[in-house]
Amino acid sequence: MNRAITCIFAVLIWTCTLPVAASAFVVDWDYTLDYGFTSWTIDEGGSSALPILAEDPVTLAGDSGYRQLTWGDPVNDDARSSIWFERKVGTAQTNGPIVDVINMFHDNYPIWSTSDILTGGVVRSVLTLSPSGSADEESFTTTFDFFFWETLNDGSYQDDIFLVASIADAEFDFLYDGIEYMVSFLPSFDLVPTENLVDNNIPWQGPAFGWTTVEEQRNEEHTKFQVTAAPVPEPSTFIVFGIGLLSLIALRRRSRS
Ligand SMILES: [Ca+2]
Ligand SMILES: [Ca+2]
Repeated sequence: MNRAITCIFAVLIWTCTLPVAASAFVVDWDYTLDYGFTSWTIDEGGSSALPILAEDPVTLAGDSGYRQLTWGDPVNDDARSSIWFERKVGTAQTNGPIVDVINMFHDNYPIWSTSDILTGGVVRSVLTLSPSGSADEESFTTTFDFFFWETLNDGSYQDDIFLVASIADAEFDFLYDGIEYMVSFLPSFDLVPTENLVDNNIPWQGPAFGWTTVEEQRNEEHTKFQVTAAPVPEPSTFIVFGIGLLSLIALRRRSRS
């Protein structure tokens, strides 16, 4: 009996000295983040009005769009508004810090001249992740849309408003090599008070997540996201547990016999 127990401990100690396998989940990801307007609405300024300029065309999850829309006086900076997005690349770590990038800009100025005016639109966001340094070209793409409202500047709430079309789309799961990961964009968004939406006749059901941009200045906006995965037991843990269990079963049989 004592000899059998000694053997079990010897085996357990030996298995603990086995080299620990590398972490089972992907630690580093290369990401690409791209935004663009896939549709928009305008107030037409009349037959002689300056048209809205759509620039920097981009394909976003199969749909065509533009990274920049500009409207108003083409000469005077303080009589022209523009929203543009920059494509960003970088690395994100699983269970690491929140990735924080400035990729959205809104020059938000009153439009004095006769021109078409952007009143709203749909912004599509596309994030692609691929394991860093991997020959494996596999990547994961998520998309979610925002609504944009150019609010009137004579009401009580004048900041312009972006809202996430569906907050559920701001989090998504994907499987890679048998491990489930989650990407969350929730740190990017604030809760926009209902009264500010009511002030501008914006119909909305439930909590309104998004961000707002201030008039008469350039607004720089952040996208923040995080990649997480549940901890996975190391393979050596399974080996130790399995050998220990088998040894106990063997010992019990032997002591019965
Ligand atoms: Ca505005
Ligand atoms: Ca406004």
